[in-house]
Amino acid sequence: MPKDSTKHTNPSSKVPPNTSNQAINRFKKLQQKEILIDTIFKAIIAKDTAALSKGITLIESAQKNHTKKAQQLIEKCLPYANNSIRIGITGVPGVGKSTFIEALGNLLIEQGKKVAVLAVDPSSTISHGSILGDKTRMESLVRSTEAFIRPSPSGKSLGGVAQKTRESIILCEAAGYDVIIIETVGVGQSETAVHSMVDFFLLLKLAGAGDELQGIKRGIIEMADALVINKADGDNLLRAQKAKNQFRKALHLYPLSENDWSPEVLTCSALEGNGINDIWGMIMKFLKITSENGFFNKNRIQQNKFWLLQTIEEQLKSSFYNNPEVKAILDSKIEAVQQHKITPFAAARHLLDLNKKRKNTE
Ligand SMILES: Nc1nc2c(ncn2[C@@H]2O[C@H](COP(=O)(O)OP(=O)(O)O)[C@@H](O)[C@H]2O)c(=O)[nH]1
Ligand SMILES: [Mg+2]
Repeated sequence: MPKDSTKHTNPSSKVPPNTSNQAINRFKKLQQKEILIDTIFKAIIAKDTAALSKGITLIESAQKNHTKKAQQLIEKCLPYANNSIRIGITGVPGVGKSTFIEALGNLLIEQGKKVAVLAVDPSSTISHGSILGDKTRMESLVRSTEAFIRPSPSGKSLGGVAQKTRESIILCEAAGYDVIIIETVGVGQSETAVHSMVDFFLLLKLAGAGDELQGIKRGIIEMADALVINKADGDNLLRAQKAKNQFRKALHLYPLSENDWSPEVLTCSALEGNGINDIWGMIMKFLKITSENGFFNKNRIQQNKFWLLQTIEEQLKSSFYNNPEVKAILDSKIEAVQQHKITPFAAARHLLDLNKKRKNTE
């Protein structure tokens, strides 16, 4: 018998006899929840933003029963997903990501598109302020009925935060958003996570004091489909153009990536709205090329494989570290290793065995 008989709950089925009031209440609640998922789903595909928000809240919840419900909702939405363009925007804090997204988002809405903005910012749990800052930079998007803006989910691990965003993309697509923009802070590993969930990855830069390549991580350049130098306005205009030329020369040295696309370098002023049209034109060109050569689909298939493996890893890690028996002795094991009382391998083996034993008795 499957453990989980809730899946087969039939709303018209009768309450089994000989059950206590408590059990009846539980049963009724279960039925309500069952209906709730379907109600949320139907409202989402009817493009209801309140339902979309509710669905994402369910995805972001840490409660076990919510996780199950969220998975059901995602599964229902999946046939309606996969039909948007997913764009990742990265860059150091202050480079103008939110301002840029506001400008690009408004342009797309003018073209009749619906735009969803999600964020992957593992640090936002600590600095709650950044969300408020972002919302003021995206004032007209926040007000637009054609835009949906969702701050970063809170979470301890980047993997967890990123997975929730990844799942939220599916809901946004089912709700009819044509372009999904993912903003991420240009620090740490979050770029890699976002790169693996988008079709086009754009790196925002500022014109520096001269040597433009200094301080730029090679890995990021290799991931970027475009490098855009923002704040090309006022006194900064000339410097931005110089920086553009330097970057173009430098990127020339990189081999063509497997998608037949060589990263482009452009300038813009997100604040004044200059250059945004050209950037969208470039993204359209990328989509044309990669759709024609099959890379677009191939990339999404590869990304799904990556997420499958990533989810398994996250799940295993979190069940290990949340295991109370592991938690209880982890610190003492670390100490023992540091004092050379035990080798790291023996300590690891002991902890893993402990976890395995518990799993087997569950
Ligand atoms: N001059 C100028 N300032 C800009 C531009 N884009 C953003 N800013 C300013 O830079 C600051 C940081 O912008 P924000 O969008 O919050 O950056 P984020 O941290 O990358 O999201 C704000 O004061 C913006 O007004 C631009 O194109 N030109
Ligand atoms: Mg921002």
